[in-house]
Amino acid sequence: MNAPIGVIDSGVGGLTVVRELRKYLPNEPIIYIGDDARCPYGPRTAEEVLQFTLEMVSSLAEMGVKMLVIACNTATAVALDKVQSLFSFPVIGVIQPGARAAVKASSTGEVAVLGTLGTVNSRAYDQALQQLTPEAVVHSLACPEFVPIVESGEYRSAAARTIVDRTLQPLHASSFDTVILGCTHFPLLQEHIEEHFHGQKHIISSAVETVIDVDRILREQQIESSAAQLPVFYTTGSVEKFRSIVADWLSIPFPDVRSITFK
Ligand code: I24
Ligand code: DGL
Repeated sequence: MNAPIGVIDSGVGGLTVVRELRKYLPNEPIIYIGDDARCPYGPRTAEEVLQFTLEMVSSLAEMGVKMLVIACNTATAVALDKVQSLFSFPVIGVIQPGARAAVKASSTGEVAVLGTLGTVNSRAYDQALQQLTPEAVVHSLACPEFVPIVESGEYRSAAARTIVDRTLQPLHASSFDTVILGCTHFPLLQEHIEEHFHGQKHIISSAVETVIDVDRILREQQIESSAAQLPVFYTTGSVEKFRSIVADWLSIPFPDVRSITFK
């Protein structure tokens, strides 16, 4: 079935999932919507995040996607259940795959989750982890400075390193062995995070895990595509800025980036 997979995010962060999709499922056509004009979702209310997410999903439903990936942790945390109940195509988020990988990696059953304010406040990771392992101990930490430092482009700097060290300090009293990067942007800070923990924690990023689920669903439903195509991107923000990040991150020289508006 050559209909596209829909991927949504609050902005460009979900391109981390698109990169893995293209690597592992190169024949799958992708339509992506990034809500750059209203990014970041992390500090927003659950009501706003739900409304914005439904706007993106409705557009993709009209475009005829065969399944949907909510590539944004904050949107997954707040809206996944609602979206699954409203649409008839398969819908997955990024939280369950990351939680599953963490449970597999952890020997102590104690896991730290790093995310935005919205993700941490929703307790969605706590629920996902406890569903997999009822006795799991979860330490969640909101890292509100991480998205801005990545989006400033200065995520390799000493300043970023300082922010990471300062933010992660409160975790030191607890004895977890696995850390979930529960936000699209945090893999870009992975080296700082790893070094902060002296390389002694398992670090889980959900993009690869999510693609494993996409692959399984496509097979189960027998809706795999056979013809390779370039992805199409929609942004609510600047097409030019979006295009340059896509070109860089996905190594597509002239990506097809279009504008979309809601209301
Ligand atoms: N990374 C992200 N968001 C940005 C950025 C970045 N600017 C530089 N880099 N900007 O997210 C967000 C603001 N908008 C404005 C309107 O258009 C789009 C963006 C992380 C992206 C993860 C895939 C740094 C940077 C880059 C290229 C690739 C990766 C990256 F320039 F982190
Ligand atoms: N995409 C968001 C997430 O994964 C991070 C950026 C935002 O706050 O919108 O939680």
